[in-house]
Amino acid sequence: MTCPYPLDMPSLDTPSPVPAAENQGLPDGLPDFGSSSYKSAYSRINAIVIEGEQEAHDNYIALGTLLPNEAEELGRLARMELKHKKGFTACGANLGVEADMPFARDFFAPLRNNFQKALSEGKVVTCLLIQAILIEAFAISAYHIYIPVADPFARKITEGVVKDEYLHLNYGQEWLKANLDTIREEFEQANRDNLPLVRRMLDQVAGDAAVLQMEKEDLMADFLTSYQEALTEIGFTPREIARMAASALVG
Ligand code: PL3
Ligand code: FE2
Ligand code: FE2
Repeated sequence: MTCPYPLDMPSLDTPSPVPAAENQGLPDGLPDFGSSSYKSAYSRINAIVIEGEQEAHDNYIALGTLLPNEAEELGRLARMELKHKKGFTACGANLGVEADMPFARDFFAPLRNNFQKALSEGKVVTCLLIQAILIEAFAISAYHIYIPVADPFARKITEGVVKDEYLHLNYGQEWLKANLDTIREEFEQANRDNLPLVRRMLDQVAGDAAVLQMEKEDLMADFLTSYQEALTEIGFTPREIARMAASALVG
């Protein structure tokens, strides 16, 4: 990926702030993976990813109880999530970072609570929207933006993971597509309830992501791309999709 900013732009009268020595990054433009600011941000982001993968596992297993005919396939997806968790745990260990798991559990609490409530009410459509569409699209965007600025070890792991996440998004898409005639109302309400939570999660992670050289606008653009592609594939019209995306602004 090429740097989107002109590197030799003449400086205007205000000198640009000089970053602390440890933030200057490496000569190849990558962040300094050993700096304390990088490791501090990574302790939270790494924990979010580890917790996200664990909860994804638990959510697919839980979905199998609502869709017994699909339990085997959902079990396969769940196993992939545990493999992802292992991979990202190794990424943290490789950098000598201890993941801040309590932070990550709080980070996911609102979405987790909504998933658990829907599960207890037998609302398959809501559960699928939360896990297989919103969380997977969030993961895909984060991993896409992370890959070019990751350390070589984590880059390799993340490249493998992102391929699986497409399978998961696709699973949700196909089920929802096959049931489009009956899901509209629940889907739209669930989207209204949960898309604003994803937006807030993006806001919360933006500061730490920036330390990893991941820009918020890029994360948001990539998320909206995956999200809109998924809704198109399910069979929603452009107008329905625009209305649903607008929930991110309203909530
Ligand atoms: C679904 O399979 C997993 C869900 C994980 C959620 C990921 C959220 C990512 C937040 C921003 C992380 C940047 C990526 C860094 C990777 C170590
Ligand atoms: Fe995953
Ligand atoms: Fe996944």
